[in-house]
Amino acid sequence: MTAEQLRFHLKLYFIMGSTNCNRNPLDVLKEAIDGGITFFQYREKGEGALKDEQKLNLALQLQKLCKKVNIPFIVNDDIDLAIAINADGVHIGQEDEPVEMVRKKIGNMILGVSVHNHEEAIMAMNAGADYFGIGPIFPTQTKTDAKPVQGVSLIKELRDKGISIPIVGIGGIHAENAHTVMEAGGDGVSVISAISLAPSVKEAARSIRKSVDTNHSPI
Ligand code: TZP
Ligand code: MG
Repeated sequence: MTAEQLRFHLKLYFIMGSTNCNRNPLDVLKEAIDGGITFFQYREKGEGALKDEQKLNLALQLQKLCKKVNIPFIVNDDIDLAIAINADGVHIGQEDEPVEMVRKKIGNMILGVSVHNHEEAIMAMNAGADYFGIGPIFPTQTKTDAKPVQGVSLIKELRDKGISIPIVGIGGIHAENAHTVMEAGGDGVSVISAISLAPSVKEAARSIRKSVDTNHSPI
């Protein structure tokens, strides 16, 4: 996938694991797909997270749903799982294995990296990141160990410095505030709870998608 194709796919990046849902994750993902998500990350984390075979089984079932509709399937943190099931990519943070090592392990798979400042961004880019996740943009209840809220300042800074790598904002994003990420130069938004816990998953996804489609990145 080229950077431009990736940029398009990152518009509405839904992230979810079993702990982010209060009903069957497969139903949640199906409805999110119907609502117009463009990218998916399996992030099995937190209290009560599935392990081993159960984690693998859910990953395979979610991956199957994504495959049917050509939505890239990304695995959070678990590089071995991503390789074992031939996922489309992995997403790692600064606490995970170094970007360069992960790049070596996964070959051409998509590699997303969470970055929180200019220095981390440059290092990740040089080590082979394909896109950045930047946040938390707004306060979030979903990640208990999230870094301080930073708004869209880093997205703006990187764009002002001429860095054109695909970027998604993450943290507390919903239909009413998604436009701020796009206006700052983001290519899309990553969303967990505003979709996974919405009374109507499909409608929530649809309204966020509408917002990102009508608020294009200036680059
Ligand atoms: N990284 C920074 S904030 C966050 C992650 C994984 C959680 C985002 O979840 P939500 O529910 O969309 O605020
Ligand atoms: Mg991580």
